[in-house]
Amino acid sequence: LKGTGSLSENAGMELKEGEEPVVGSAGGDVSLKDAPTLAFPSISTADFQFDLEKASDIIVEKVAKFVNKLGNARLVLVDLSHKSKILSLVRTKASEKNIDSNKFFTFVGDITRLHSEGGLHCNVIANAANWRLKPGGGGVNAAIFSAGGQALEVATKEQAKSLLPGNAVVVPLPSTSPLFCREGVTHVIHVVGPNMNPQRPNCLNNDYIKGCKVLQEAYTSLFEGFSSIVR
Ligand code: AR6
Repeated sequence: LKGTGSLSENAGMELKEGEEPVVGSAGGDVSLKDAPTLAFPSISTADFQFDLEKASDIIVEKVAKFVNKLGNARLVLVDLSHKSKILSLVRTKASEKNIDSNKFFTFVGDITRLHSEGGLHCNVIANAANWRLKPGGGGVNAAIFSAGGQALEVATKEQAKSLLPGNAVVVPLPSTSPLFCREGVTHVIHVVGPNMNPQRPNCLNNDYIKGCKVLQEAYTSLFEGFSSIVR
C-alpha cells in the first residue's frame, strides 16, 4: 500500500514539511521500540458520527491523564489516511499540552497490519466495537475480526457476550490467531463508544452532554484495560 505505514516508525509520525525527525525518538531507541504499545482507533468518530472537535479534546485529555502512569508503555492513535482530520486535530492539541511524543504519537496505517506493513510493533490493539461484539459491520471492527480469525471470535465470546457504550473488555489472543503470529498482537481490547448515528442502536440524538461523558468513560476503560495488561 503506497503512502500508508512505512518501515520506519518516524514516517508514521507525520512530520510536517520542513520538520526534521527528532534524533533518538521512538524509531531509534531500542528500549522504547520494545516498550508495550497500545494502538487505538478514534472511537465513535466514523460510523458512529461523533463530533471530531469534541472527540479530539477527549482523546488528548485522557491520554494526558494516563500516559505518565503507564511506565515505559506507549499509546498510538491510528487512522487509515494521511488526510485524517482526527489525527491532525489530536496532534495539534497534544503538542499544545506538551505530551511526550515518545510516549504518544499518531500513525497512519491499517491497525491490523501495523507490524507487517508499517514496521510498528504494537502488542495490544483496540477495536471500536458494537454492543453485541459481533464481527463485520464495516469500519475497524470488520477489519479486526477478519484479521483475528475464528480464534478472536471464540476468545471474545469467552470474555463477554455484549458490552454497553462506555465500556471495554480485554481479550487475550490465542497464538493461533493471524494477528498474533503475523503482527505480534497478544491482546485485543474491544471498546464501545457513544453512537450519534440514527441508523445504529442506542443513538444519543445529538445529546453531547451524555455523549462526551460516555466517550470519556470509553477511553478511561480502554486505558485502564491496557494498564492491567502492562502491569
Ligand atoms: N485501521 C485503522 N483505522 C481504521 C481502520 C483500520 N483498518 N478502519 C477504520 N478505521 P469506525 P465507530 C478508523 O467507523 O465510529 C462498526 O460497524 C476510522 O477512520 O470503525 O466507533 C462497529 O461494528 C475512524 O477514525 O468506528 C460499530 O457498529 C475509526 O477507525 C460501529 O462501526 C473508527 O471508525 C462503530 O463506529
